[in-house]
Order: sequence, then structure tokens, then C-alpha cells
Amino acid sequence: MKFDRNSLLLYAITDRTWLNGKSLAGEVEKVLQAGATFLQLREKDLDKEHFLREAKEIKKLTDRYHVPFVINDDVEVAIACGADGVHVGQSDMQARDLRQLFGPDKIIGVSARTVEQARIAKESGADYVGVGAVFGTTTKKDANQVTFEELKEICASVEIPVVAIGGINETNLMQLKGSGIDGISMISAIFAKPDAAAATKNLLALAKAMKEA
Ligand code: 3NM
Repeated sequence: MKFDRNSLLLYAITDRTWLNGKSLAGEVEKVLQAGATFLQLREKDLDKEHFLREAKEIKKLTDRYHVPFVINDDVEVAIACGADGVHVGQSDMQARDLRQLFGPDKIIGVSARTVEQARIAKESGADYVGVGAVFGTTTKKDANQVTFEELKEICASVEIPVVAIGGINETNLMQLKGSGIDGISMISAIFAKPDAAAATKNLLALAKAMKEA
């Protein structure tokens, strides 16, 4: 599945830290049902076998809801589960090599913090860039902050879609208005909430308002 830039509007990233005994697939289904437009499976500590098993389970859900599905970092798992693509950081496999491996049809997302990184990602075949951290976050310990002006400059510099990430929640999301982003990407504002479906619905309405305003 290729995607169009509108599907980055509400980009949910999983995190099992906040499951509290709930199943990841159950939480993901609620979030998809509530209107998330894109899903990334992010597992930093799971062994390969469990990661793949989980990825296959989640892929069935994203297919059912017609939502693009990418795997964070692990290209092998992405290929093996038939994901729609992969999202990589600056230190992971380069977009150019990924494109060669994946062919033209898979989605490749790259994290970027500067105009130069975003341009290189685009020239190397990335389909979108994730730019952050736009606000303070404790979810990713080594995240560095990107200012509103830097975010705006990146959006103006590359033709590929841009999704903002890092510390975004229902109270600060509107501050991103006018930056030129195509969507917002969040972990804790969705998955750390006791009612992930309600959080998703609320964030989706706000994201639409942010884009239209
Ligand atoms: N990448 P939350 S910030 C995965 O800056 C990730 O590139 C970031 O989690 C970056 O929505 C981040 O809970 C964590 O802040 C996002």
C-alpha cells in the first residue's frame, strides 16, 4: 500500500510500556477504530520472534481498517510480516539502500531534524520525514528539540510530506498550526491514556482543526 499525505494526519506509534496488562492488539484496534490514519509498530526490547508474531497480528488489523502500517527500524520484520513499509532513524539503514531492498512500492519514512537531513532523505527515496522533537518528551530519552521555525523551514524545503513528533498532546497540538506539517505523530498522548480510543478521537478532531485553521 502506498499512501497519500492525508494519511499522515493522525500517525499513532505503539508503545507497550503503558499496556498495564492490556493487549497491544486490543489497544491498536481501538485506536484504528477511533480514526488513526497511520500506524507504526515500535518495539525496542522485544526479541525477533515475538516482534514478528506481533507484527503479523497487527498487520491484519491495519489491513482491515485500510491504514498504512510501518515497522520501526527492523527491516527484516517489516519484510517478513508484509508491512507497508518501514520507518528508520538517522543511524539506521539509509533510505537509498532500503529503497533498493524494498522496491518502489513500499513506504519509507525517515527521522530528520534539519533541512539537510530532510533533503538527503527525500533525495534518497524517502516517502515522508518525521521531524522532532517539536516539544519536550520523556518517551524517547535522546530526543533533541526542533523549534517551530526549524520545523517550518523543513516543511518548506522538501516536497515530501512531513509529520511532526515528540511531546505532542491535546493541549499543545494547535501550536503547530501554520508550520506546514501534514500530520502529527504521537505515542504517549494515545497509548498512555486510559481510554486510547477517546484520546484518538479528540486528537483527530484537533489535528483536522490545526490543518484547516
Ligand atoms: N522520536 P511521545 S520523539 C519516537 O524526536 C520518537 O525523533 C522522536 O513519543 C524524535 O509522543 C519520539 O510520547 C517519542 O512524545 C514520541
